[in-house]
Amino acid sequence: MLRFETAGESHGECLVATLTGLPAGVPVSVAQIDRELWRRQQGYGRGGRMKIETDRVHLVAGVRHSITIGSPVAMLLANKDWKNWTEVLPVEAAPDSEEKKKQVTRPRPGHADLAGAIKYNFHDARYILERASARETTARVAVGALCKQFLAQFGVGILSHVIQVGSATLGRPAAWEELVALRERDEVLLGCVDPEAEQRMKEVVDEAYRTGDTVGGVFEVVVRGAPVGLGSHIAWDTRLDGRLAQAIVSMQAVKGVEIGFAAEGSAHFGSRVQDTIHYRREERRFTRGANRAGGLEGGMTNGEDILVRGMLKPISTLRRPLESVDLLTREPSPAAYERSDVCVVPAAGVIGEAMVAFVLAQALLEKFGGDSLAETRRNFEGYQRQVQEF
Ligand code: EPS
Repeated sequence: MLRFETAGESHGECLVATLTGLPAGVPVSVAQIDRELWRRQQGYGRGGRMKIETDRVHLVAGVRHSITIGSPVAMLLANKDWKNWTEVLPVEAAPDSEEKKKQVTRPRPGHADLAGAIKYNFHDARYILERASARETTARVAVGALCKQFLAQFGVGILSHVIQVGSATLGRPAAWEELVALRERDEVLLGCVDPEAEQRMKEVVDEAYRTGDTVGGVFEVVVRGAPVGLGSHIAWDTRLDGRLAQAIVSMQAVKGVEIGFAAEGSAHFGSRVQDTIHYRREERRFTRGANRAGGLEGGMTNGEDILVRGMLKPISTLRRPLESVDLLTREPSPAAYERSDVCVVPAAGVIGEAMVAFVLAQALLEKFGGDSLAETRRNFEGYQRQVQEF
């Protein structure tokens, strides 16, 4: 079973990620991992922290001579900001620690601060926010970049784009080629394929900047080339749509997920929603009249593009803070503020790609197994022949 874990606090020394279960022989490009890390750092609306960090992966195990060797892959991702926090967050107790200076006793509405402080029994939300922080997604993106490289061996590609920022929407479908072009851009504004819509999105972010507010939005992940039959209808926890939904909603600030055109479909009669089935004799393959199901039926991939959207609430750290209560005095007090992002929807798209890549790599390995890439490929190709002959 492919699995990953991450560790690390936002202002600790580094983030750590391990990915266990990738077969041996998968080619690994460190440059490609770093490119994904770079993409996650971009976007209009990012705060001061991204000016400090330059995320690069430090691969310490599981890869030799640029291929996986079957053992767990371990990656370190340094926090450059750590040098400013060594006195505040030392690993060992230090009598002259400056810990008190950075205490967070005024929990931010919407953040993990209050529930976490109560649950873990700290009257300082610092230890909660350090781990709840979306800094952790750096590690997820590194893991996802490895999964993407594995999936590419089977012709599976994963891209994303932003379809909404606040009230500004793209309002039209995006072609795969537009998403490819977006990924290649060296300057990222809001990750939208349409310059006019992106400009409207920028204006929403500017308004949030002006008013000391924050803004959320919606990203869409698109998967092309997934084989028919990943996931299964046979049990609640083998259904791939459920597993993708869990992966997306586990992301910081994501409050909702949509597969295909779920919201629109729920408002129409079935005759307008289901994707009709057709057959092309000369190509010996089934086709669909549309892809409103988003590539998943019965919890299985159906060979169409997989479409997964994540809905982000606005970031919970506001420059013009909301009402809160001080954990020590219990007096009303505005929520804590140091610095923060104003909009992170483009970054969330990149993280969404990583989460989808992990879930698909896991499902592909469940179906085809293999301790080496050659073995996985043999099994994959045998199944593809079976599908063609069906
Ligand atoms: C975050 C707060 C900010 C963000 C951070 C998530 O960090 P800081 O408190 O250091 O300014 O920049 O996101 C990242 C560091 C990142 O790499 O995405 C939070 O409270 O969740």
